[in-house]
Amino acid sequence: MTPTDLAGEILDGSSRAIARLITWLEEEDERAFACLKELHPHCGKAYVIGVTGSPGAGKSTLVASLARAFRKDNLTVGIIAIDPSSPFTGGAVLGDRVRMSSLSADPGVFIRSMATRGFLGGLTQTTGDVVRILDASGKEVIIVESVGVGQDEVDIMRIADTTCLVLVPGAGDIIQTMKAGVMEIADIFVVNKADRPEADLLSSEVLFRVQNDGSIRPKEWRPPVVETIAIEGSGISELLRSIADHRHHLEATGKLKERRYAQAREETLRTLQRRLFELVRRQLEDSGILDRLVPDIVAGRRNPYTTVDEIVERLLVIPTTERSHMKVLGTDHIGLAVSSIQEAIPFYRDLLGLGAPRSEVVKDQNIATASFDVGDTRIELLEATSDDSPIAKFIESHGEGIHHIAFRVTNVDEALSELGRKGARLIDKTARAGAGGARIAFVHPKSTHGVLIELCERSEGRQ
Ligand SMILES: Nc1nc2c(ncn2[C@@H]2O[C@H](COP(=O)(O)OP(=O)(O)OP(=O)(O)O)[C@@H](O)[C@H]2O)c(=O)[nH]1
Ligand SMILES: [Mg+2]
Repeated sequence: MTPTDLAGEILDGSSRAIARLITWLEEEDERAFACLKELHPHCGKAYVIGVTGSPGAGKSTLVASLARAFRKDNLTVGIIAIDPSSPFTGGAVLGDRVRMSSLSADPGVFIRSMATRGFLGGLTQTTGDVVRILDASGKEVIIVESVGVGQDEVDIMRIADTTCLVLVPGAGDIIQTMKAGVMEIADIFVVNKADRPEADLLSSEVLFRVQNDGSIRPKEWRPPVVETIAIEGSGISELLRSIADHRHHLEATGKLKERRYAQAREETLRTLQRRLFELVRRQLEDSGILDRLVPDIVAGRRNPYTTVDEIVERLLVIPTTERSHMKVLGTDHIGLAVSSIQEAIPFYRDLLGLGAPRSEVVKDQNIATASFDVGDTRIELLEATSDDSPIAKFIESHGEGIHHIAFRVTNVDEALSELGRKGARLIDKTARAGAGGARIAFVHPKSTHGVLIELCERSEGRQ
């Protein structure tokens, strides 16, 4: 079976094909990535609902009820249940299968349990991939169930459009025991097992927190609290309505787009991380380098940190052709700080014979300038016109002398962003106006080994 064949079957909605690709993913089969690439253009239509909460809160029962309700509306449903137990016990997986058995015969529903351990790229990565597979297969709603343990509940909001946090009454003071971060992820609070007497108390407690705790959610969306009895299916229509409201809110405010943007960004970085690590690991292992290094680390002759530094340096050399896109066209001028332009002019004009200077005052820098053409470049005399001019300060600390060298560049904005990206210290983050209508910016002497450098972009005509 080629990745293309499999992708074709998945696009036709085949459950067997979906299951097969997930298996490829779990086995880190290279073909999985080829297949995901083909599916990607068909993704982005499904709505993703996350259901999280403590073990035994009734998440699976709730998910099954939700799925049945969506099926009544003729929507196709994908369910991913993330099982917190080790992949070897499989107990809870079976439990979920039984609970959802009435759904599993329905061709409009796809259910998959996944163990949380054993994924090289991490749970979020693999779950994200499975969500995309189901999305491409045409599932209109995808529900992801995960237990609120450790980092998982934070990860679910990276995948889900709407996150439901399931709480149960009588499970001790759940709100107290739940970390603040867990409360924050909820778009909707579900108080399940509302057949228990303490349910109303819990609901009002949660509602109080929602109304008074600014950290729970930004004000534009106040998470509703919905009571459900998942085993009886009661409260499900209210929950559906809350989900629809939240979806509408996300769409109307542009937040859905924002979330998808953030998700795609994360996703790209995570995929890069996974691929890069795989690549490096394979090279280190295949080349035997790793096995040559480890004995030294064990014997204490090397430490792992320096070793990793060396590996990274060796593998990730930025190609020299990438080093610079900016183009220095020449030396535009050399700026000389002088105490008095009038006193300095005679030397340059008469003794050096450079001819009459062009004079100009640059108001916003508090300087007066006189410039002489010297071949392809110029000498620019600079005099302070006020005490707080940079030239006044320069002369105070250095005396008269070379103040800066100005290089002509094609585009000062591009030059700035490139230098900034590569770690140069910039005095100007954006270009400003200089003498003669130029656009200029200064680079700090700390980065240039002692001389102030001006970048200077001149429009046509004037050199
Ligand atoms: N009384 C009552 N029991 C419920 C309700 N919903 C679920 N249960 C029961 O609670 C138990 C756990 O339900 P599950 O749906 O497996 O809970 P879960 O959160 O998915 O559990 P894990 O996936 O193992 O974390 C089961 O015995 C359910 O029958 C409810 O509304 N009321
Ligand atoms: Mg469950």
